[in-house]
Parts: sequence; C-alpha cells; structure tokens
Amino acid sequence: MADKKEILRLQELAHQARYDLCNLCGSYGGNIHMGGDMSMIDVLTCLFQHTMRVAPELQEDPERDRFILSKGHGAACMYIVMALKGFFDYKEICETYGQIGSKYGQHPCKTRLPMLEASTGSLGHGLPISVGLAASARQRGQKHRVFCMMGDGETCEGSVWEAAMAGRAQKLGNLVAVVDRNRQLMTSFSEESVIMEPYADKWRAFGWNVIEIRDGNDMSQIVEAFDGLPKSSGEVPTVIIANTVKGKYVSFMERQIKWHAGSLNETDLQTALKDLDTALEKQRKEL
Ligand SMILES: Cc1ncc(C[n+]2csc(CCOP(=O)(O)OP(=O)(O)O)c2C)c(N)n1
Repeated sequence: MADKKEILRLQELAHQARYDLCNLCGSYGGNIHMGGDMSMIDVLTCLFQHTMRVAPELQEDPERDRFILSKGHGAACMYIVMALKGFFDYKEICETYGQIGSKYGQHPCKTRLPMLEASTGSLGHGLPISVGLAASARQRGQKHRVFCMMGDGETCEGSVWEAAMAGRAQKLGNLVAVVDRNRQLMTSFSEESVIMEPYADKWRAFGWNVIEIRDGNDMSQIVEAFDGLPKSSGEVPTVIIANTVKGKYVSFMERQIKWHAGSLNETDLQTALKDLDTALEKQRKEL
C-alpha cells in the first residue's frame, strides 16, 4: 500500500492534469473529448507517474513498459499526463493541438510522435496490438509489461474479445488491459444500448484475472489495484476494471451525455477550475 505522501503527490498531479486539460479546452477552438478524459485521468496519472517504468530518457530502452491508448479519442488527456512526466511541452500542446500538421492531433499518431507505441483512434485495435507486443516481449525474454487503456463502450468491438482469447491462449501474464468503466458511450448510457453486465464475469469467462476498482477516480484505490498486479512472468493476463465517472469533478460535465466532447467558454472554464479546486481541497481533507 502506497503511503499518504505518494497518494497526495499523485492526487495533485491528477489535479494539475485536469487543470491543464480544461485550460487547453478553453483555448482550443474545437471540441475535446472531455468526458472520457476526465474519467480516466486519475488512472493515467497513476500509470505514468507511479506504476509504469517509462520516462523520456528510457525511450530506447527495450525493457521500458509499453502503453497503448486504445481509446484514442482521449489523446489530449494522454498528451497532458505525459507532458507532466516530461515527454512533451504543455505550451507547445496548447499552441498547436488539433491543427493541421501538428504533432498533437485529436488522435495519437506514432509517425508524428515516435515515443508513442501505436497510432490509435479507430476503436477496438489497441488490445490486438498489445497482445502482439506482449507476445513479442515473451519471445525475446523481456520482463516489461504492456498496458492497454480501453473505453467500456469500445469493448463492444468484437476484435477486443478475439484479442482477449489470444492473450489468454498465449499465456501473456505481462499483458494488462485497463477498462475505463464510465458506463457511458458517445450518445447514450451504456446499458441503454447494450447489456454489458455482468461485465467482470465476461472477462473471467475469457480466462482473465480480473481486478475491479470500486471508485476508479479514487487515487488510493487505483494505486492499491496497480500495486497488486500479479507478477508479469505469470501465465494469465489481467484486466483492471476502473469504475469511473465521465466528466469527473466538473459539476456541469459529470455524467452528461452532451459532454462526451465539447468546448469551454470563459465562464464555463472558470466554473470548471473552481470545481477542480474544491475537489482537491476535499481530497486533501479526506486523506
Ligand atoms: C471503430 C470506431 N467506431 C466508432 C468510433 C467513434 N467513437 C469515438 S468515441 C466513441 C464512444 C466510445 O465510448 P467509450 O469507449 O466508452 O469511450 P469513453 O466513453 O470513455 O469516451 C465512438 C463510438 C471510433 N472512434 N472508432
């Protein structure tokens, strides 16, 4: 179990990431996928700042951990979390995000950003890629893990379950899928469109080890889940299901279908930043 100091450090980094994301959304002319960014930002912060062995200087290290953002529409969130780890310059992201020719596209592009492991955006492809990366690591005798971040809606794609079968058959204990279980899709709540529950049992039926995070926006619970991962040398892949809230901590965004993607005017931006400060204050008191 991580100590309080580490949890507080991660909470503050996640708060900074939310702040940076809202400011980017306020300055960018178009829509940003704020809902699913705000739901997964705590998990991404834990991954990049606490769990994964990644850093700009490890880029050429064959045994660095690999991260695939399969829900590629969350690119802005990933750029910002990675900027806080020293991979990118936040100012450059703000000045160029989403523009033609920019390195920071609305979906991640490995050609433009070689430190990414894959280009994503078309949902359902990250887990198949991750299975390949994990199988390759095994063949080379490498010890690192491969982490794949998916949306729960994304797991409606059949390719996800084909990859789940392959990952288990190939005994890839070095593979970790993470599902941002925010229970919303693009235009509806997930259970209105498809029946996902019993969701964890579906993964168990495919032979995976399942770890559920009751509150996937609570840093203590997130850290406990990732710290409790079985050894990567095992034979069973793990899925971490993080129960999160779309738009987390911004009053007018939380659980709002219209905030799958959107842009912030100055008044809304100031409300959002105030909400974030209130949330951090509360987290500090509760820790
Ligand atoms: C193959 C494919 N079909 C459709 C889309 C359009 N799309 C972008 S986001 C999204 C909703 C995804 O829902 P979920 O995976 O739950 O993401 P989150 O709610 O966390 O943003 C869809 C359908 C896409 N990017 N790729």
